[in-house]
Amino acid sequence: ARPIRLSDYRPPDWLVDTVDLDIALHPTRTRVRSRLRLRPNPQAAGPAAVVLDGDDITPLSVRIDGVPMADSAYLATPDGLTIPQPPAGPFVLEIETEIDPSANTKLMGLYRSSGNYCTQCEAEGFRRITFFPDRPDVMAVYTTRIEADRDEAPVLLGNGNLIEQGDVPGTTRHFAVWHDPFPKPCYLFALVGGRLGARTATFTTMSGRTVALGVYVESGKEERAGYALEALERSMRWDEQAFGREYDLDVFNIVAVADFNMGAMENKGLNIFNDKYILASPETATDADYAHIEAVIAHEYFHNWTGNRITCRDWFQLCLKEGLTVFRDQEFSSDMRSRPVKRIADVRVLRGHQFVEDAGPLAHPVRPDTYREINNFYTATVYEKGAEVVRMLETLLGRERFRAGMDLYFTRHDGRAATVEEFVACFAEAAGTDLSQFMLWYAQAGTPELAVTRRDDAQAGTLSLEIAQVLPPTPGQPSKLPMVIPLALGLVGPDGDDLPIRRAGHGPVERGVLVLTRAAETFVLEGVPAGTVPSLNRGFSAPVKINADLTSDDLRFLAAHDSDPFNRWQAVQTLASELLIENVAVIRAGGAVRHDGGFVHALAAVLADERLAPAYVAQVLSIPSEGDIARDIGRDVDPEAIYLARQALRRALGNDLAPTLRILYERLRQDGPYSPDAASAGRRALRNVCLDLLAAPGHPAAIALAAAQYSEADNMTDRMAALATLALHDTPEREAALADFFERFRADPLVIDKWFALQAMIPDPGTLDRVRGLAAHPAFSLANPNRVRALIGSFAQANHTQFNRADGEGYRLVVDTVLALDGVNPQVAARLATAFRSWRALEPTRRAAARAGLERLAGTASLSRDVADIVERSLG
Ligand code: BAL
Ligand code: ZN
Repeated sequence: ARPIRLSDYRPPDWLVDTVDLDIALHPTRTRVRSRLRLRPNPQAAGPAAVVLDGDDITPLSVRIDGVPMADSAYLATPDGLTIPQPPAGPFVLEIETEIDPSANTKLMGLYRSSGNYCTQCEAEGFRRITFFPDRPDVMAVYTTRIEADRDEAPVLLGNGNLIEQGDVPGTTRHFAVWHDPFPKPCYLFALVGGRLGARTATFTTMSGRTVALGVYVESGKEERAGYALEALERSMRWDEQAFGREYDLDVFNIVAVADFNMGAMENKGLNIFNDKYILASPETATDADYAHIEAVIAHEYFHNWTGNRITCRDWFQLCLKEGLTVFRDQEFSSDMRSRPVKRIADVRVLRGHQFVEDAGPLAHPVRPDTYREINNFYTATVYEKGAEVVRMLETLLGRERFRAGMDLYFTRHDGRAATVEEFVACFAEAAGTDLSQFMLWYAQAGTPELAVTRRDDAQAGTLSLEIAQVLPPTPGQPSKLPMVIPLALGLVGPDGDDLPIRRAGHGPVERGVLVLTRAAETFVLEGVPAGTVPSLNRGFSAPVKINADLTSDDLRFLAAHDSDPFNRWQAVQTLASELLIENVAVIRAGGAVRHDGGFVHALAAVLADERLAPAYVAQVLSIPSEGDIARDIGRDVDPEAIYLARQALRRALGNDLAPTLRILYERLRQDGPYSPDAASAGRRALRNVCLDLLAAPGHPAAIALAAAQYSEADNMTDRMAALATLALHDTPEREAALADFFERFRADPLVIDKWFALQAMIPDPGTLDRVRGLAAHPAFSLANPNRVRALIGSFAQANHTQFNRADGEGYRLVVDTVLALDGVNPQVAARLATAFRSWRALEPTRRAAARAGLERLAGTASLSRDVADIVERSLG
């Protein structure tokens, strides 16, 4: 397929004012009648053909202003339908198609999940339902009549408000008519029909309007929808308070489905969710599941303003809605929970996914300028780095001016399809500042690297920071320009307290943020006594890597005293990372790992600090992952040596800290019934980290402790944590607990996904056969994306030693799965193929084996466009 380029954008030739759909649901023969009011776009160049997109559909009839068209008057192709000579002015186009939702395994367009009908149209699924100009800048008002057999689909839901419903006389069928008064692009269209139960509530908006809320789930699971409904109410209130955004329809419905490519979808007034992000009960969902549900509910709800009321002009602008909405959901979760812990968790995700993406062949700018398959750009770069870019705007401008920019954006672009330039212009205007250099964050791929050199002048009482920024080359971008980087700075004085930050010749530094704009610059700070340690990039104010000339003593000092909780955590991580990288080299050279008493001491001090929240301490105790270490090493990566170095450190911590860990484990025992609130979750998180470290050395008493916790737990968080600890130890307790877990939860696919994932992540050579066996288990299915992600996705993305087996068998398993899946669901297959994105950073033997795997994919005839795109870019 030819690449699509941002520079080729031109406005649509035809606009659609209204869309009237009449959809008669049937398992294999669903009839779709669409009636479009079209008119020439005054902004377009002149008279033009009507070109509608279509995918895997054929027109049964086409009418213009009520008159049937001869077959020869239009052209139906595999990509759509063209009317070469349409009327000169506005006209009504009616098209009838028939589709087979039961045969739709791609889960794009209209399909069936557990017998229910549902849709997924973003990015380009609507064209699998009917012919349409499937591009986000064509916004129309939709009225949808849905008809179905009453028994098969008693519940019929659409976008907007319900305006009519009733029986179809003389038949077993009924119908519902939904009208959405807000113009929207077709990717936000949705319908649902099925046998569903609901949890409902009403919400009164800030201006006093009443909104009916419903969370629909498989009948019998209504109990598990309560938390999602509460999270929705919290989200609606928060958006009013934090951004002044009020909900606009009379109804807001959410439907959970079991087969879903994404996490969830923000269709106007009718969000459709992967049931993983709705269903929760203490017995079946972990604290992390609850937190994800709250965040995803918020994310989709927040799209109502950032995405729906204001949408994207074209798919290159995806970050306009996604980065901004991730930023908004991060802020929401920070307000609902602990802000520092949320920040640390978000940065872990950013580094674990986005930094890795940025460092490999799939790197792309936050706003890409070319794509072959848009579904492959729902990436960590667009989402997570996109959110960081919005966060940097707030850091640069300050909260008030940032909010003024948001207000201007909402006012100016409401009801429109906007661009990144238009978004940034609102902030430039509201703040009266020039943001042209800032636009580079959208255009240049890669993670900036800062080298920070410090010079103290004790006599003058100054500290100079020489800061050089480098942005490494990425595909298609060999050289880069310097970026604007907001670097939040702290100066931790010799007594551990923060010092004021003053630049010599400039005065106080506003909000403590140094603004870097050049390839190299020096900041001279005055009033700095000897022994002061700089705390750089506080709160992770910019998504950059920092190489600073801080000593281990400096880092231990920050770990003990930094008033910025993020950087206190970061100091411990940096100490751990430096030790681990050193030990990886030692192991590869055949030497003995270095034990670092100073590091253990730093952790012990954090453990002993009773002012710190348990959730925070749990983050400090969680040392860098194997993926983190591989990323920090960056080249000639040996996953086995990384695993061994990390295990050695975990064992050392488990041994050296055992008495403290044991005391904490007992002290944090749950009193009272389970509650998913953040404070209770934090206590469980710390207690379970203690358990895991206690068990790391493999002492039978600690294994027995984990086995007891597994059996006695009254909630999934503790049961799952114990099982995860047991999974790391090849003992009879592990196999007994795994067998028990399956028997307990065999009727619950979402819980069985945890069982699949955990086994796929066991870092033993036997895991390959285990995963092969599980892929043939009756509970596994290639047709369900959650199953594939749980078993094969976890193996490929989270089992570094076994996916990267030196014999290449891990790669073979994943390539085989990608090939088997590609004919079923190309989008999920392509996502799985991205597991190879770091192949070039591997040591030579594994690199060759991974390349051979990619080449086997590349050499396969009739790959989907989705997989072919990932493979070509990975090898490119
Ligand atoms: N728009 C796709 C799913 C999401 O990001 O909300
Ligand atoms: Zn989103």
